[in-house]
Amino acid sequence: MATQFVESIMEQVVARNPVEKEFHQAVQEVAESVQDVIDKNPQYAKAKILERLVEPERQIMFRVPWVDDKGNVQVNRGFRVEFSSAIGPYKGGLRFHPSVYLGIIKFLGFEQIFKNALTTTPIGGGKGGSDFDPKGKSDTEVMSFCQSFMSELFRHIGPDTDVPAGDIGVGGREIGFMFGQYKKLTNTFAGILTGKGLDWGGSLVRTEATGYGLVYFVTRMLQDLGTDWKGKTVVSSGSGNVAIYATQKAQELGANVVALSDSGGYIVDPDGIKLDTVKRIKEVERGRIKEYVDAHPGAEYHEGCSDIWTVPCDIALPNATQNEIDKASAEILVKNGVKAVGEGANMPSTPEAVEVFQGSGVSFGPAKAANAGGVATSALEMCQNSMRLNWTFEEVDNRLKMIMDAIYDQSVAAAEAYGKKGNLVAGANIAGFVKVADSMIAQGVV
Ligand code: NDP
Ligand code: 2IT
Repeated sequence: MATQFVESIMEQVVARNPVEKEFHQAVQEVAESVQDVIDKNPQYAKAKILERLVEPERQIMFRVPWVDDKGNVQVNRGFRVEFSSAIGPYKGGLRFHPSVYLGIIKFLGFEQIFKNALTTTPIGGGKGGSDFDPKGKSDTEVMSFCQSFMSELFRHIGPDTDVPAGDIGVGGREIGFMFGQYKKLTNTFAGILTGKGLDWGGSLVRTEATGYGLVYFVTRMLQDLGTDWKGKTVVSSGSGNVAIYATQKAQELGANVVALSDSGGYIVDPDGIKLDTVKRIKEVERGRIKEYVDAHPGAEYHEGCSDIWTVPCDIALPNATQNEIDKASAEILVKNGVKAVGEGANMPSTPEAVEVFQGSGVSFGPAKAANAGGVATSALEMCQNSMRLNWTFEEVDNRLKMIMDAIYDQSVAAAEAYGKKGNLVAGANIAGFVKVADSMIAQGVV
């Protein structure tokens, strides 16, 4: 019965959304996690909760024309997929990366529904982006693109409707250009994006939130193993927003972070990554991680990013992109003695890799739970915008810690309740699903 349920959901999802393989992968994992919940709670089957959730409430695709510095007209494709408003306005980031197509935005938007439900804050699920590549573009080109993107997006968003934010390729610069265009088009200064600048409605801690939240979550995993960060060797992939602030907090707590990467390759600094250098290269100069070795000749640079998982570590933090840890990489990590894996990126481990970790007794913190600190702090930014007040760094950071604790506790409890003790993948999916499902039932078939 249960297996048949997953098969029939997947048949429908694949038929309706052919070629969107990342979306299929994300749905399959949730369907497997919640099949017992649906079996034991016939009201969810009767209301066709999962069948409704896999169909976005609305999806928008649009042309984004802009002019580059040479005067050439460029055309990109823009997306916003508004998946579920069951528990609040659609909320989720915008990704600008050449690999973006509908399947990527839908996997991210679908996962966002359950992640956002776990945060204890009232936000629905959505995601958007474009196949635009900000790499190598001038500030004026990025501005031209962002203004054109917002010239269509503005009519679909609003502080009580849909509130986008950053993701890969979208940081403070892009949020600023998009916010400015929204304000000009609508003549309103409103909390329609999060991750804003601190002088114009942004929240303290939002920049650090995903990385810090990840470390707070993994702290709980380590506590359950009877240990902490002190003296642990850590490998993080990526060198963007999530990787930088996860590294910062892990170092603060006494860990030795020895490796970081970008899509070109990875660096290993056995004495510990010097984060000031990484911030200069990545946040100020928008350069490549290989430049790190110019400043620190004792460090090594290796071409190709996937071999970063061959660097021995106690704790692995995949903080770059989807499916970056496959079965072979997971096996190497396990062979080298990894004790805990915390997913800062979205869906960075393939299903086969997750099986390897869980089958080897590695403590595994899935993305939906472990990286939810970013969107949770976005919800805190929305709250401050509504009140027209700003909280202190300590206040937001304390709330973030409490939220990460609550996410951990809910995931542990839901896994236990359904006979999957210690399986945080199942626990996070179940806890998020139940909250959304009950809200959908209360609101009728809409
Ligand atoms: P950034 O754009 O700041 O950094 C992304 C990093 O990942 C860069 O180092 C980039 O390298 C690397 N990367 C991106 N795509 C690939 C790829 N296809 N192969 C190898 N490396 C790649 O993004 P974030 O740090 O914000 O996001 C990282 C991950 O965290 C994403 O999965 C995102 O969805 C997730 N996330 C982000 C949140 C946030 O608040 N920002 C919240 C929750 C999750 P390069 O520069 O060479 O492209
Ligand atoms: O994947 C994510 O949770 C994000 N990129 C953050 C979304 C947000 O709205 O802050």
